[in-house]
Amino acid sequence: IQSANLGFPRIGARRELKKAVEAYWRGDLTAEALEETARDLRARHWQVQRKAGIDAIPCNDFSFYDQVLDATAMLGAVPARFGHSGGAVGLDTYFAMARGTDEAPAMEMTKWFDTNYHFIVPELSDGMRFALSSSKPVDEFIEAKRLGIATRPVLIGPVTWLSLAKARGADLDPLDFLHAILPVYAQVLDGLGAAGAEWVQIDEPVLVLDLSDKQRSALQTAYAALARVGPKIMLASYFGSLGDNGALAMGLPVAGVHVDLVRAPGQLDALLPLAGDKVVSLGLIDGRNVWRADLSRKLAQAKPALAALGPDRIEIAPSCSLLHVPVDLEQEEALDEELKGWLAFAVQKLSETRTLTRALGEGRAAVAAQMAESDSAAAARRASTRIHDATVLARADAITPDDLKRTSPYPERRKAQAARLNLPPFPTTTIGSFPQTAEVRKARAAYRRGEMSDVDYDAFLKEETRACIAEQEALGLDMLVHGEFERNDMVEYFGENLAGFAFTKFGWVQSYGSRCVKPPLIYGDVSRPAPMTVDWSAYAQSLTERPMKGMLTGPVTILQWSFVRDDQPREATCRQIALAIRDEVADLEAAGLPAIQIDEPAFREGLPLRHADWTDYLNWAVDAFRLSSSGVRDDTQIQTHMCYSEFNDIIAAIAEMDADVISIETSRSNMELLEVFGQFKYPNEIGPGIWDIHSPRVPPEAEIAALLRKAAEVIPAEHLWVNPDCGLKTRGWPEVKASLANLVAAARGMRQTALAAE
Ligand code: THG
Ligand code: ZN
Repeated sequence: IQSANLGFPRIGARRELKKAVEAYWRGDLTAEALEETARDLRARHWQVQRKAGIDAIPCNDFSFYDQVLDATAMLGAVPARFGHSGGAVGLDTYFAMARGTDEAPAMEMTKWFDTNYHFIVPELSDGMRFALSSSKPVDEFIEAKRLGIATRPVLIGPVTWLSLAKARGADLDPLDFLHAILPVYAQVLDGLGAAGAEWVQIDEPVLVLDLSDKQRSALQTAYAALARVGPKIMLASYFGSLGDNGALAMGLPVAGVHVDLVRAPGQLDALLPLAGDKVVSLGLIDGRNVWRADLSRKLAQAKPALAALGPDRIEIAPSCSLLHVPVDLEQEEALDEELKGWLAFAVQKLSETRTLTRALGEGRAAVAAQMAESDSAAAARRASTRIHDATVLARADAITPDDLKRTSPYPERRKAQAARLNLPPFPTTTIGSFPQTAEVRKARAAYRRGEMSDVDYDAFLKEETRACIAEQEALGLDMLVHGEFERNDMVEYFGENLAGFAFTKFGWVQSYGSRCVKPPLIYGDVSRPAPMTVDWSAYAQSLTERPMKGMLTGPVTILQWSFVRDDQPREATCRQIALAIRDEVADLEAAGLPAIQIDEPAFREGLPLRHADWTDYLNWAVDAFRLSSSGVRDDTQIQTHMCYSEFNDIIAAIAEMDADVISIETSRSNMELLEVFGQFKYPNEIGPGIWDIHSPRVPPEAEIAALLRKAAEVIPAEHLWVNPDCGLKTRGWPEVKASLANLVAAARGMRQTALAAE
């Protein structure tokens, strides 16, 4: 029996790749030095995998930015604006596509299936020509071979690549480009075969989605062509069940199929009879979460496959690439020992994969010690008293439908809030954070290292907050925020203040390009031991006569951006977080905050991959938001904010959330995203983002005013707010001041026009 891995995190245990790439962008590192760092990391990662006893070790899972962009470069699918004149796509063209240049805006970026990883969206245009434009897959294979390591190269499959692509031009269908790209894929496979690759792994995660007939036939066409070429193909599905695509996948002329048995443990029974003479790769070790595997359970899960197919036709693997988990638990020296015993990061998951393979192939006795350790870790976690909090459970059990409802319907709340807030038409506000300057970051780092005292740090933050509020008053904003200088990541901050959460020191996971996040671990029942934000918000309100917004992260987003316990349904954990946020909301109200914003930027990304599962998710997610937000009086205004907003599918659920005001990301789409709110006749107030904060550009007043007028065509003017697209923490003060001044001027212009029309 072979053990396999589908992909290893490339950032490095100490984020070496991130640091090198950013240094290269700054001009502080040469291309040669960057390549050398990359080579070192690849070598180290291959060796770690070999040492762990993995038989099928991936290559070409490395990337300087994103593996989908790598496939785009391989195909030579460079949009015309980057001025690529054919030939190999060099490093600078590659980074230009990812990040944009002064002349050419970056390609779009979006979330990779239901993960917090973002990929660069392939862009297709009429008549686009494709040609093999990168030797990366073959180069990396040879690089490993020279180190004495035979690898299994990984490619993003043609149908997934096309399904994720966007075609510029009204009636272009990306799938129509299949015949144009297949020859390039064939060339790559040919090259890999010639270099000595026996197998390649081709990732087609679209296999776990609801597929159109066209996608299904594209899969048949693609693999009929590619299976003929050279190396044997391990076709990888992950993130869900093949479901109704099972017969299709198992019927393709490939040598192996990988299935995710963590997300979809039940799918194996139906697939085994369809396997024919294929190798089936059993994705048993969780590649999406950090819990140590219960290997005895996994062994029992694998046995039917061994019985049905025999040892030569099964492989043991993680469920998906390990890209989505941190690198190495060993580094976490400060982590509580008990908790550490329950965890496994990428390196540890390789050992688990190997142990499971041997237990299955050679019998439990061959790895008795490791199996016993896994058993006792699983038993210890189940029995731990730290996981369970009877008070939290009792409270969750006692939730009634009334807890999910505001006292009065929106029209009455609107009146009460108008009387209390006394805002002008087209009120202006921001999403919450203000620039996290180098100074702010430096102070936080010094404080964390113990080089700045509590008193000094507190004084520093108070001064930042005071200055930020003075700035907002001077700009003429109507509803103010405190600026969030005391916070790091919006999820990390709350996790650090909630019971049931734990933190790592080096638990970084790539989010996009060089950017990483350090998701909190939710290991036990969640509660809020003490107020988390009240002091800062109350202090901020004390500095101004204008209404101040309390700023919170919502339960769905905290859940979505954490590593969540796997011993109870996600919705139960989400409900506990909602109760904790509800307590915070109540305390903010009691402290006199007239408005409270509960951000849910990850609400949309939590949507299940299969349509059939949407209703269930939307029901509990909406309930969690309502539970967190409904405990307030009519005259306390609840706001929410969402990013990356493709709302068409979920507009009814958004209305069900019943926030008094929602701000959304719309400026990049020129208000198109807003139309769905207009058509739906969204009943409450809306702040369409009218300044794209993802770009350093200052939008002129006229441009903002034009967007506002456009918004007013779809949304009743009395429901409109005026605000940027998102938080301002990644921007600098000069552009923030200039842009907000234009924003306020545009809002005032709208008020004048409205008055004149009366
Ligand atoms: N927090 C979390 N997940 C997220 C976002 C977030 N996912 C979606 C989106 N926002 C991703 N965006 C970013 C933006 C910036 C960074 C990470 C994800 C970032 N990270 C720092 C870096 O890599 O240099 C590390 C953080 C730090 O040093 O404080 O800048 O907001 N959870
Ligand atoms: Zn946002």
